[in-house]
Amino acid sequence: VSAPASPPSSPSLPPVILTQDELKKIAAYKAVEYVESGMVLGLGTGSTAKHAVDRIGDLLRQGKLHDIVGIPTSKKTHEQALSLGIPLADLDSHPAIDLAIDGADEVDPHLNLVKGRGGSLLREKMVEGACRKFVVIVDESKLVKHLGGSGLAMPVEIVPFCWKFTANRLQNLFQDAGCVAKLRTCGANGEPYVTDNRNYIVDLYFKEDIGDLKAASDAILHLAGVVEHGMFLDMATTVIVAGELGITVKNK
Ligand code: ABF
Repeated sequence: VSAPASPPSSPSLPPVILTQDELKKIAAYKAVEYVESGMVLGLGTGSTAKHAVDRIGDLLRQGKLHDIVGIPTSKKTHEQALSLGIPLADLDSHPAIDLAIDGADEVDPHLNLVKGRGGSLLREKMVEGACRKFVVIVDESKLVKHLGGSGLAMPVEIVPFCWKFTANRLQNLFQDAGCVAKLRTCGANGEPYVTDNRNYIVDLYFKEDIGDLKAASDAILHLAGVVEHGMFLDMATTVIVAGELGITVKNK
């Protein structure tokens, strides 16, 4: 389904070029149209999901939505939702979620995703794996032919204990695909990036196609020391893509 992202410009005016953030906001607002009063909502993380959470907060404040319970996918989103007055809970008290809205780093033609470059993949996978409907919101730069084929990171959350050992094992798993595993670091001194769950992240970079995604997923999860990876296979039910030519809604 395609619709103009913004009203058509008048013939006498130059076309309006939207920024990437404006496209993210358009996708996010479209996704919030799926939200109904009384829902338990998975609240995503990242700059695109932030627009959706802001919008939900606005609609609650305006009285256009009520009786919403939010399940945040990160400490950051927890803080944002709290500041907006969105009532919050967790998976322990609300194990079934009606709808989750979140961004992604890559989306393939089968609606498989890479997530986790923002560092929140474990909580995202737990929350979004428990929802009836999972709406992914992206700008068109996130569309890829093959996951991992963009040359950008495929994140894997691992326990800190002997992380080099686990990173090497991950790299060796995908030797044929020219995989390089790098510990994610932050700060001026290059300290390990620590997730909300006090784990580390190893980013995998592939020179060649990863091949069978399910097999890759199983192999990664089979390694002791791995907590979760950023491939979200067969989880998205809808992907909303905002591009210069309009919004596209892809359904599973
Ligand atoms: C989260 O935010 C992550 O899974 C993904 O890594 C990231 C997408 O970032 P953004 O919306 O800022 O582009 O959804």
